[in-house]
Amino acid sequence: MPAPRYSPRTRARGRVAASVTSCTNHTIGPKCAENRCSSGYERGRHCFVTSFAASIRPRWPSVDKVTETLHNAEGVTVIIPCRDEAEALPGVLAAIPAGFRALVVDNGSTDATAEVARRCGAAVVSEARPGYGAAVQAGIASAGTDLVAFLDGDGSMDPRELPALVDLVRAGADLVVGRRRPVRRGVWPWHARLGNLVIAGRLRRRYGLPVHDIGAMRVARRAALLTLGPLHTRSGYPLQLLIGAARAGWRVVERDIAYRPRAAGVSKVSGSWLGTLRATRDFLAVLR
Ligand SMILES: Nc1nc2c(ncn2[C@@H]2O[C@H](COP(=O)(O)OP(=O)(O)OP(=O)(O)O)[C@@H](O)[C@H]2O)c(=O)[nH]1
Ligand SMILES: [Mg+2]
Repeated sequence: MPAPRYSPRTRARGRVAASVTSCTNHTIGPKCAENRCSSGYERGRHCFVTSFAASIRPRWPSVDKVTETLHNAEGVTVIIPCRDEAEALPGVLAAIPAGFRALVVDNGSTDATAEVARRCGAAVVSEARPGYGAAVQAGIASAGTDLVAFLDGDGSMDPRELPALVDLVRAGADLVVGRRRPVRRGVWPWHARLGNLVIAGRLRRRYGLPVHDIGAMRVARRAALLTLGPLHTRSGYPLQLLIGAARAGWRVVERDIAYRPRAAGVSKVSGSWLGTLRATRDFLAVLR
């Protein structure tokens, strides 16, 4: 059988993978109940990967950024913005797939969110600025992996669906967004669903994005997200991200995910009228 032919880019990737596999200078952090690494990945990749950085990702903005983000190129950081999710978090963190690193971003929790997250093996970042978008962007700034995923901390989404979304990014998508499919009636308040439908329709018509949900579970490359600059610090973040992605010409892909009722705790956004009004204000500000 003839030997397979690979492009220079594929060969470079293969050499990176080989180097990582043979690296023995690694540190694995404390493990949680599911026997997964919680505090880091192998060390010793940085120098090798650096030398290939520019050639592997020529569309990235600068070699410095590439160097900074590729030292844990194999793993995926799951960024979980949380405000008062101490009750729901253990279930979410227990379902994080092997090879994924949970990073809980806490801002303004008055319960034991940070403590519970640490106890379950997640890394924790505190963000002083309030808001969902501020938390997400603090997570992106702190992540040490090339790929980053996002997930709510209320148990409404299943982290075991993340690998399928990651595969789509690895296959060439720039941003993969989970389209929430409620597991039963009543999971998604009608006003939130309607608002989401209207906004998604606008994103399709005005920006040509193939989406039906602004999404809360998503996967992208960290370096690419950084090129979009600072985005909305509150509920406008997911919408502004999609608009930024469209303007930048990203390949955006949508994939169905199950949407369940929050496992425990109190809704901060669509489950409360105040949260809904604030979210509507933020969406309108972004769409203006
Ligand atoms: N760090 C941080 N996280 C937030 C903030 N507001 C909301 N979140 C998190 O964002 C996610 C979505 O908020 P939810 O309260 O679940 O809002 P929702 O999904 O519209 O409403 P329900 O699922 O019906 O309760 C959850 O993980 C929240 O903890 C915030 O100000 N800071
Ligand atoms: Mg929720």
